[in-house]
Amino acid sequence: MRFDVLTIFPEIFDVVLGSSIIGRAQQSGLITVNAINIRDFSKDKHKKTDDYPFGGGTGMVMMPQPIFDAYKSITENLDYKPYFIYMSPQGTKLDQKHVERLSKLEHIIILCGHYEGVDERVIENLVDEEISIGDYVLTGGELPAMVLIDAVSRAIPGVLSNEDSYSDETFKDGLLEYPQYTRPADYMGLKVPDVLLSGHHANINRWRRQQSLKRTRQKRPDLFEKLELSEEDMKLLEEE
Ligand code: 4GX
Repeated sequence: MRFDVLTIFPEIFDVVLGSSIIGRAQQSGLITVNAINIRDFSKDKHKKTDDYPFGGGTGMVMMPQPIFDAYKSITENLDYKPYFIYMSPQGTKLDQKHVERLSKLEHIIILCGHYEGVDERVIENLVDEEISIGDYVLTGGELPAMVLIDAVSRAIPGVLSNEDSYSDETFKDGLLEYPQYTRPADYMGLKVPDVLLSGHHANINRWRRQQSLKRTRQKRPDLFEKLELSEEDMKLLEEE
């Protein structure tokens, strides 16, 4: 998977995406993240990338020309059209299903907007999809782009090691993850549930399923409502 990010702050991608799992995935060649400075494509003598809005009003708007030219620099030698995403609070809210769909693509371009957003002609002519990471307003699209890249990358086979494995975790089957414990079994009198120390794998799996169901009902009633529960699940929920 190749990500090209169009941004006026390319350097902030280096540290975040160069570290840990995403850094390793880049080193192994499973993903490539390339941050492209929109400013490099400005034809203005001060390298400006934004201008006042037609019709008046507060704030600035990102100009179309540097963005169109940056896009052209990526696509001019390609025989396919990469998928173009604009990070915006006006987009569809990102969820894990959406992340999995995006993880099957080969090449994604992500545009990070600032100020009051980008000239509408960019959205109408280049953008395939607007995506939001949540209903709040940030100062720019860079953090949302990093959130998207992180979530999509870890859904690509091979990016997570067996230890970090992608299965059996929060949002698989629409359930929250069961509680996790590590050593010591007794921390200053705070004990790990006996069943986890029993070595009885059928009981452990049963307990974990029960915890996932109960905690989803408790913490995320919105997710719980959407579940299709089996007879067995219903029984687990009725216990104690
Ligand atoms: N999920 N931002 C986009 C510029 C902007 C302003 C108005 C369109 C209309 C965000 C989010 C987000 C900040 C990125 C404003 N674009 N992006 N930027 N929440 O808050 O994705």
